[in-house]
Amino acid sequence: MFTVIGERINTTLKKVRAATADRDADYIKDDVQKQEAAGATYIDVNAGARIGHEEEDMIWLLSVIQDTTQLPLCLDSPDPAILEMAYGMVKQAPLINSISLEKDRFDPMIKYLKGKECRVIALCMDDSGMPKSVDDIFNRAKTLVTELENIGFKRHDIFIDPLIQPMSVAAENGTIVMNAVERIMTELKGVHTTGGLSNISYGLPQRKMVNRVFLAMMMARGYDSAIMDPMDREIMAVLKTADMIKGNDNFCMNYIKGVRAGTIVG
Ligand code: THG
Repeated sequence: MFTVIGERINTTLKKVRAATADRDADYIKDDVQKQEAAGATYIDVNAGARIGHEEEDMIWLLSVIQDTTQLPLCLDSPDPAILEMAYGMVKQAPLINSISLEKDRFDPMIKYLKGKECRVIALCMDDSGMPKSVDDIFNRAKTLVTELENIGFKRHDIFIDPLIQPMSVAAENGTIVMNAVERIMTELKGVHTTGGLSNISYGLPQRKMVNRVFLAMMMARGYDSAIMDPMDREIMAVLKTADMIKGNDNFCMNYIKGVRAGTIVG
């Protein structure tokens, strides 16, 4: 099963930022319900954009969202203290987004994750910066998996984020990340791979087209989760179709259901 992490509750988005500043619960509830109806498995919650307000915004968002949905949440912050606070507020096991190999994030996070009931997104980032090659990504992934297994995590609960970088920055960014995903999924069997899908199209026109094609190409290499916008109908149709072609859809039933429901149109 592909894990769809709905990305829309993020205060970098203008409307979400305004709704959060105005404490407009109806806007947030409506958006969450739409993401759930569209097929989200987790709702990502990122309150980082209003500088100085992250803690209060996160508290407010978590209470509004948990009044609205039973879906589990993906707690999205670079700040270990915010993640710890948010963990204390959730009603069911969350996906923690994220831990990385950067020392000031790794040390507090690994200490705090030990024994917690949760899943975790692990970023292939360290103090030298973004990964520059397939080996960089793979070696960091392997270190993260080893460290997380040492504190009791099962591979099934680890989501590796190889860090998707824009095509507008370097022509090899697509192949590097696709090759890395294939290597992670074959050599670190059992883990998941995920990440911010739309990073690939940053700086390009017609971004949705780039995101959709990229998702299908990534899925061919084993990518089995994404932080993405489930309200883009076409990308959800690509997802279901690619899953069917990969053989993950018994008798193509989900595909056929999607066609009958009008969500998959050729
Ligand atoms: N990896 C991990 N977590 C992440 C990211 C990642 N969390 C945040 C981000 N990247 C993924 N979430 C979003 C949420 C919304 C948008 C993109 C990524 C989005 N962006 C549009 C844009 O960039 O143009 C619109 C912006 C706007 O409206 O202002 O919608 O990589 N682990």
